[in-house]
Amino acid sequence: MRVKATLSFGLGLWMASGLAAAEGIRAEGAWARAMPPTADAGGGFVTLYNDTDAPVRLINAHNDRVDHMEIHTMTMEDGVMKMRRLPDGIEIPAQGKVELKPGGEHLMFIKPNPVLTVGETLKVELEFSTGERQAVSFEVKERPPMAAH
Ligand SMILES: [Cu+2]
Repeated sequence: MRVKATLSFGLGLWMASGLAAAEGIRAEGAWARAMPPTADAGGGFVTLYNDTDAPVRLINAHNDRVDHMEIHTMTMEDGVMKMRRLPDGIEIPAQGKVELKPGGEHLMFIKPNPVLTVGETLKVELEFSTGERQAVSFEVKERPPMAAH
């Protein structure tokens, strides 16, 4: 109980600090898929909006529960969907958005310890080509949240 309370307090501080913000970039609907206990990687999804007049790339992500994070896409190869790492990251067009979602581009939590469990909130720092980082809360769920209208 004590450990849990301390974690919540730490997260509250982190959210209140507002230290990490990338100018003109907004993140919405961030979530990560709950993992079976034996899995060694989990997917993270988020919609990123670029309100600036220049394209910005998402180039990396950071979380202290994982070995490291990767940026992936899914491609069809010989009729089989495969995950492929995107070494240059993902471009968010000027005044546009990019949607990281199941079956497409996504973040990968590599070897999280412990695995991602429903109900948790993970703090992830997204790193952009501008050199800025933005802290985003990823809620762990079994399946995609309902689309917002
Ligand atoms: Cu992946």
